[in-house]
Amino acid sequence: MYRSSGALSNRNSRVARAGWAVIIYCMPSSLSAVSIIVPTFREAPNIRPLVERVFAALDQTDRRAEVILVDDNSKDGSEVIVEALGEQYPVRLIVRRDARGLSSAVLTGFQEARFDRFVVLDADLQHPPEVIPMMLDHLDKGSCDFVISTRYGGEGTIVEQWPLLRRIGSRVATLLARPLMPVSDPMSGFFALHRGVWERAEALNPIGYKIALELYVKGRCSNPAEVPIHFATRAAGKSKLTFGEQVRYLLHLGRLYRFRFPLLTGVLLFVVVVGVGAIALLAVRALW
Ligand SMILES: Nc1nc2c(ncn2[C@@H]2O[C@H](COP(=O)(O)OP(=O)(O)O)[C@@H](O)[C@H]2O)c(=O)[nH]1
Ligand SMILES: [Mg+2]
Repeated sequence: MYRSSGALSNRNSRVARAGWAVIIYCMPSSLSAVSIIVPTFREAPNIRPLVERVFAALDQTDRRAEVILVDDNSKDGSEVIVEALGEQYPVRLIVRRDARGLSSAVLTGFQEARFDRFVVLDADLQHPPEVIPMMLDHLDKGSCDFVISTRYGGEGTIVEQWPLLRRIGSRVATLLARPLMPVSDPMSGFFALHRGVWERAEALNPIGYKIALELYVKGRCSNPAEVPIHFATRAAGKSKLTFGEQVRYLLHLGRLYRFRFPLLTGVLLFVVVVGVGAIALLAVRALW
Protein backbone atom coordinates (compact mmCIF):
# COMPACT_ATOMS: atom_id res chain seq x y z
CA MET A 1 0.00 0.00 0.00
CA TYR A 2 2.84 2.41 0.81
CA ARG A 3 5.13 1.62 -2.08
CA SER A 4 5.46 4.31 -4.72
CA SER A 5 5.16 3.22 -8.32
CA GLY A 6 8.65 4.30 -9.34
CA ALA A 7 11.82 5.79 -7.89
CA LEU A 8 11.71 9.57 -7.63
CA SER A 9 14.80 11.64 -8.15
CA ASN A 10 16.43 13.42 -5.20
CA ARG A 11 15.43 16.73 -6.76
CA ASN A 12 11.83 15.78 -6.27
CA SER A 13 12.03 14.49 -2.72
CA ARG A 14 10.46 17.61 -1.20
CA VAL A 15 7.62 17.25 -3.67
CA ALA A 16 7.43 13.57 -2.71
CA ARG A 17 7.02 14.46 0.98
CA ALA A 18 4.31 17.00 0.24
CA GLY A 19 2.71 14.39 -2.00
CA TRP A 20 2.68 11.85 0.82
CA ALA A 21 0.89 14.32 3.06
CA VAL A 22 -1.87 14.69 0.46
CA ILE A 23 -2.01 10.96 -0.31
CA ILE A 24 -2.27 9.81 3.30
CA TYR A 25 -4.96 12.39 4.01
CA CYS A 26 -7.02 11.36 1.02
CA MET A 27 -6.62 7.60 1.31
CA PRO A 28 -10.00 6.10 2.12
CA SER A 29 -9.91 4.08 5.32
CA SER A 30 -12.46 2.69 7.70
CA LEU A 31 -9.91 2.72 10.51
CA SER A 32 -8.47 5.72 12.33
CA ALA A 33 -5.10 6.95 11.11
CA VAL A 34 -1.97 6.81 13.23
CA SER A 35 1.14 8.91 13.81
CA ILE A 36 4.07 6.75 14.85
CA ILE A 37 6.68 8.63 16.88
CA VAL A 38 10.25 7.35 17.24
CA PRO A 39 12.84 9.19 19.38
CA THR A 40 16.29 8.63 17.89
CA PHE A 41 19.81 9.36 18.96
CA ARG A 42 22.59 7.78 16.88
CA GLU A 43 20.34 5.11 15.40
CA ALA A 44 21.24 5.45 11.69
CA PRO A 45 21.73 1.71 10.97
CA ASN A 46 18.37 0.86 12.56
CA ILE A 47 16.20 3.40 10.76
CA ARG A 48 15.63 1.66 7.42
CA PRO A 49 14.76 -1.78 8.88
CA LEU A 50 12.51 -0.11 11.45
CA VAL A 51 10.54 1.96 8.92
CA GLU A 52 10.21 -1.02 6.56
CA ARG A 53 8.91 -3.24 9.34
CA VAL A 54 6.45 -0.58 10.54
CA PHE A 55 4.90 -0.15 7.10
CA ALA A 56 4.97 -3.90 6.38
CA ALA A 57 2.94 -4.39 9.57
CA LEU A 58 0.50 -1.61 8.67
CA ASP A 59 0.22 -2.88 5.10
CA GLN A 60 -1.79 -5.78 6.54
CA THR A 61 -4.42 -3.30 7.74
CA ASP A 62 -6.51 -0.64 6.10
CA ARG A 63 -4.98 2.18 8.15
CA ARG A 64 -3.33 5.46 7.15
CA ALA A 65 -0.07 6.16 8.91
CA GLU A 66 2.94 8.44 9.14
CA VAL A 67 6.25 7.90 10.90
CA ILE A 68 7.95 10.84 12.63
CA LEU A 69 11.52 10.34 13.82
CA VAL A 70 12.69 12.95 16.32
CA ASP A 71 16.47 13.06 16.38
CA ASP A 72 18.74 15.12 18.64
CA ASN A 73 21.31 16.11 16.07
CA SER A 74 23.02 12.71 15.86
CA LYS A 75 25.09 13.73 12.83
CA ASP A 76 25.34 10.06 11.83
CA GLY A 77 23.72 10.14 8.40
CA SER A 78 20.14 9.64 9.65
CA GLU A 79 18.98 12.58 7.50
CA VAL A 80 20.17 10.98 4.25
CA ILE A 81 18.54 7.66 5.15
CA VAL A 82 15.19 9.28 5.96
CA GLU A 83 15.39 11.43 2.82
CA ALA A 84 15.66 8.25 0.73
CA LEU A 85 12.91 6.50 2.70
CA GLY A 86 10.67 9.54 2.22
CA GLU A 87 10.41 8.67 -1.46
CA GLN A 88 8.83 5.36 -0.58
CA TYR A 89 6.97 5.93 2.66
CA PRO A 90 5.28 8.79 4.56
CA VAL A 91 8.18 9.32 6.94
CA ARG A 92 9.73 12.53 8.30
CA LEU A 93 12.78 13.37 10.39
CA ILE A 94 12.75 16.27 12.82
CA VAL A 95 16.23 17.26 13.91
CA ARG A 96 16.44 19.16 17.19
CA ARG A 97 19.67 21.09 17.53
CA ASP A 98 18.99 22.83 20.82
CA ALA A 99 17.30 20.13 22.88
CA ARG A 100 18.20 16.69 24.17
CA GLY A 101 16.19 13.92 25.79
CA LEU A 102 14.02 10.94 24.94
CA SER A 103 10.82 12.16 26.60
CA SER A 104 10.92 15.69 25.24
CA ALA A 105 11.65 14.21 21.78
CA VAL A 106 8.43 12.18 22.03
CA LEU A 107 6.46 15.33 22.95
CA THR A 108 8.01 17.18 20.00
CA GLY A 109 6.79 14.31 17.81
CA PHE A 110 3.24 14.69 19.19
CA GLN A 111 3.30 18.39 18.33
CA GLU A 112 4.17 17.53 14.74
CA ALA A 113 1.73 14.62 14.42
CA ARG A 114 -1.15 14.87 11.96
CA PHE A 115 -3.38 12.10 13.27
CA ASP A 116 -5.41 11.32 16.39
CA ARG A 117 -3.80 8.04 17.39
CA PHE A 118 -0.19 8.02 18.57
CA VAL A 119 2.17 5.07 18.86
CA VAL A 120 5.63 5.50 20.42
CA LEU A 121 8.45 2.98 20.03
CA ASP A 122 12.24 2.80 20.15
CA ALA A 123 14.34 2.82 17.01
CA ASP A 124 16.64 -0.02 17.98
CA LEU A 125 14.17 -2.79 17.02
CA GLN A 126 13.79 -4.01 20.59
CA HIS A 127 10.08 -3.24 20.16
CA PRO A 128 8.45 -5.41 17.48
CA PRO A 129 6.46 -3.10 15.14
CA GLU A 130 4.34 -6.10 14.13
CA VAL A 131 2.12 -5.64 17.20
CA ILE A 132 1.19 -2.03 16.32
CA PRO A 133 -2.07 -3.08 14.58
CA MET A 134 -3.12 -5.02 17.69
CA MET A 135 -2.38 -2.01 19.91
CA LEU A 136 -4.49 0.22 17.68
CA ASP A 137 -7.34 -2.29 17.62
CA HIS A 138 -7.44 -2.07 21.43
CA LEU A 139 -7.63 1.73 21.26
CA ASP A 140 -10.33 1.69 18.61
CA LYS A 141 -12.49 -0.76 20.54
CA GLY A 142 -12.87 2.05 23.05
CA SER A 143 -12.50 -0.26 26.04
CA CYS A 144 -9.22 1.36 27.18
CA ASP A 145 -7.61 4.79 27.23
CA PHE A 146 -3.96 3.73 26.99
CA VAL A 147 -2.23 0.67 25.50
CA ILE A 148 1.19 -0.44 26.63
CA SER A 149 3.38 -3.36 25.59
CA THR A 150 4.54 -5.82 28.21
CA ARG A 151 7.65 -7.93 28.57
CA TYR A 152 6.34 -9.50 31.76
CA GLY A 153 2.65 -10.27 31.21
CA GLY A 154 0.99 -13.02 29.12
CA GLU A 155 3.32 -14.33 26.43
CA GLY A 156 5.74 -11.43 26.91
CA THR A 157 9.46 -12.23 27.13
CA ILE A 158 12.89 -10.63 27.19
CA VAL A 159 14.96 -12.36 24.54
CA GLU A 160 18.32 -11.19 25.89
CA GLN A 161 19.82 -12.93 28.95
CA TRP A 162 20.16 -10.07 31.43
CA PRO A 163 22.58 -10.40 34.37
CA LEU A 164 20.83 -11.13 37.71
CA LEU A 165 21.41 -7.61 39.07
CA ARG A 166 19.84 -6.00 36.02
CA ARG A 167 16.84 -8.35 36.25
CA ILE A 168 16.34 -7.50 39.93
CA GLY A 169 16.76 -3.77 39.22
CA SER A 170 14.15 -3.89 36.46
CA ARG A 171 11.70 -5.81 38.66
CA VAL A 172 12.08 -3.41 41.59
CA ALA A 173 11.69 -0.38 39.32
CA THR A 174 8.56 -2.00 37.85
CA LEU A 175 7.05 -2.69 41.29
CA LEU A 176 7.63 0.92 42.35
CA ALA A 177 5.67 2.17 39.34
CA ARG A 178 2.73 -0.24 39.61
CA PRO A 179 0.59 1.86 41.99
CA LEU A 180 0.76 4.62 39.38
CA MET A 181 -0.10 2.40 36.42
CA PRO A 182 -1.73 -0.96 37.14
CA VAL A 183 -0.05 -3.04 34.43
CA SER A 184 2.67 -5.69 34.41
CA ASP A 185 5.24 -3.49 32.65
CA PRO A 186 4.64 0.21 33.41
CA MET A 187 8.20 1.09 32.37
CA SER A 188 7.76 0.05 28.75
CA GLY A 189 8.65 2.61 26.09
CA PHE A 190 6.34 1.04 23.48
CA PHE A 191 2.79 2.34 23.85
CA ALA A 192 -0.26 3.81 22.11
CA LEU A 193 -2.72 6.52 23.12
CA HIS A 194 -5.40 8.87 21.86
CA ARG A 195 -4.29 12.40 21.04
CA GLY A 196 -6.78 13.55 23.70
CA VAL A 197 -4.73 11.99 26.53
CA TRP A 198 -1.73 14.15 25.59
CA GLU A 199 -3.93 17.22 25.11
CA ARG A 200 -5.57 16.95 28.51
CA ALA A 201 -2.38 16.00 30.40
CA GLU A 202 -1.47 18.71 32.89
CA ALA A 203 2.02 20.13 33.35
CA LEU A 204 3.95 17.47 31.48
CA ASN A 205 7.52 17.32 32.71
CA PRO A 206 9.49 15.45 30.07
CA ILE A 207 12.49 14.56 32.22
CA GLY A 208 13.95 11.05 32.07
CA TYR A 209 13.03 7.99 30.06
CA LYS A 210 9.57 7.08 31.29
CA ILE A 211 7.29 9.23 29.19
CA ALA A 212 4.54 6.54 29.12
CA LEU A 213 4.17 6.80 32.92
CA GLU A 214 4.16 10.60 32.74
CA LEU A 215 1.42 10.63 30.09
CA TYR A 216 -0.67 7.98 31.81
CA VAL A 217 -0.59 9.69 35.21
CA LYS A 218 -0.85 13.32 34.07
CA GLY A 219 -3.44 12.39 31.41
CA ARG A 220 -5.48 10.88 34.27
CA CYS A 221 -5.94 7.58 32.47
CA SER A 222 -7.59 4.77 34.35
CA ASN A 223 -8.13 1.94 31.95
CA PRO A 224 -4.95 0.54 30.40
CA ALA A 225 -4.67 -2.43 28.06
CA GLU A 226 -1.57 -4.59 27.63
CA VAL A 227 -0.07 -6.25 24.57
CA PRO A 228 2.65 -8.87 25.20
CA ILE A 229 5.86 -8.58 23.19
CA HIS A 230 9.12 -10.41 22.75
CA PHE A 231 11.57 -7.68 23.75
CA ALA A 232 14.44 -8.22 21.31
CA THR A 233 18.14 -7.52 21.62
CA ARG A 234 19.17 -4.06 20.36
CA ALA A 235 19.83 -4.42 16.60
CA ALA A 236 22.76 -1.98 16.28
CA GLY A 237 24.36 0.85 18.26
CA LYS A 238 24.48 1.35 22.01
CA SER A 239 21.90 1.94 24.73
CA LYS A 240 21.80 5.53 26.03
CA LEU A 241 20.39 4.49 29.40
CA THR A 242 22.87 5.71 32.01
CA PHE A 243 23.09 5.49 35.81
CA GLY A 244 22.01 9.16 35.87
CA GLU A 245 18.80 8.21 34.05
CA GLN A 246 18.07 5.62 36.74
CA VAL A 247 18.46 8.21 39.50
CA ARG A 248 16.23 10.58 37.51
CA TYR A 249 13.67 7.76 37.33
CA LEU A 250 13.38 7.67 41.14
CA LEU A 251 12.94 11.45 41.30
CA HIS A 252 10.37 11.20 38.51
CA LEU A 253 8.45 8.56 40.47
CA GLY A 254 8.45 10.82 43.54
CA ARG A 255 6.91 13.66 41.51
CA LEU A 256 4.30 11.38 39.96
CA TYR A 257 3.31 10.00 43.37
CA ARG A 258 2.84 13.56 44.64
CA PHE A 259 0.70 14.37 41.60
CA ARG A 260 -1.39 11.19 41.74
CA PHE A 261 -1.76 10.82 45.54
CA PRO A 262 -1.30 14.36 46.92
CA LEU A 263 -3.09 13.62 50.19
CA LEU A 264 -1.24 10.35 50.80
CA THR A 265 2.18 11.83 50.06
CA GLY A 266 1.26 14.85 52.18
CA VAL A 267 0.34 12.57 55.10
CA LEU A 268 3.49 10.47 54.56
CA LEU A 269 5.66 13.57 54.50
CA PHE A 270 3.96 14.81 57.70
CA VAL A 271 4.53 11.44 59.41
CA VAL A 272 8.20 11.39 58.33
CA VAL A 273 8.81 15.00 59.41
CA VAL A 274 6.99 14.59 62.75
CA GLY A 275 8.63 11.19 63.33
CA VAL A 276 12.15 12.43 62.60
CA GLY A 277 11.47 15.58 64.63
CA ALA A 278 10.19 13.55 67.62
CA ILE A 279 13.19 11.21 67.52
CA ALA A 280 15.54 14.20 67.36
CA LEU A 281 13.78 15.88 70.34
CA LEU A 282 13.86 12.69 72.42
CA ALA A 283 17.55 12.26 71.59
CA VAL A 284 18.29 15.86 72.64
CA ARG A 285 16.34 15.43 75.94
CA ALA A 286 18.10 12.15 76.71
CA LEU A 287 21.49 13.78 76.17
CA TRP A 288 20.72 16.96 78.10
N1 LIG B 1 15.80 12.10 20.43
C1 LIG B 1 16.39 11.39 21.40
N2 LIG B 1 16.24 10.07 21.43
C2 LIG B 1 16.85 9.37 22.42
C3 LIG B 1 17.64 9.98 23.42
N3 LIG B 1 18.10 9.03 24.26
C4 LIG B 1 17.64 7.86 23.79
N4 LIG B 1 16.88 8.05 22.69
C5 LIG B 1 16.18 7.07 21.86
O1 LIG B 1 15.22 6.43 22.71
C6 LIG B 1 15.12 5.05 22.39
C7 LIG B 1 15.44 4.22 23.64
O2 LIG B 1 16.78 4.43 24.02
P1 LIG B 1 17.76 3.23 24.40
O3 LIG B 1 19.12 3.81 24.49
O4 LIG B 1 17.54 2.09 23.47
O5 LIG B 1 17.25 2.86 25.85
P2 LIG B 1 17.06 1.40 26.48
O6 LIG B 1 16.19 0.63 25.51
O7 LIG B 1 16.40 1.67 27.80
O8 LIG B 1 18.44 0.83 26.58
C8 LIG B 1 16.07 4.80 21.23
O9 LIG B 1 15.36 4.90 20.02
C9 LIG B 1 17.07 5.94 21.37
O10 LIG B 1 17.70 6.30 20.16
C10 LIG B 1 17.78 11.41 23.37
O11 LIG B 1 18.44 12.05 24.19
N5 LIG B 1 17.13 12.06 22.35
MG1 LIG C 1 16.65 0.15 23.59
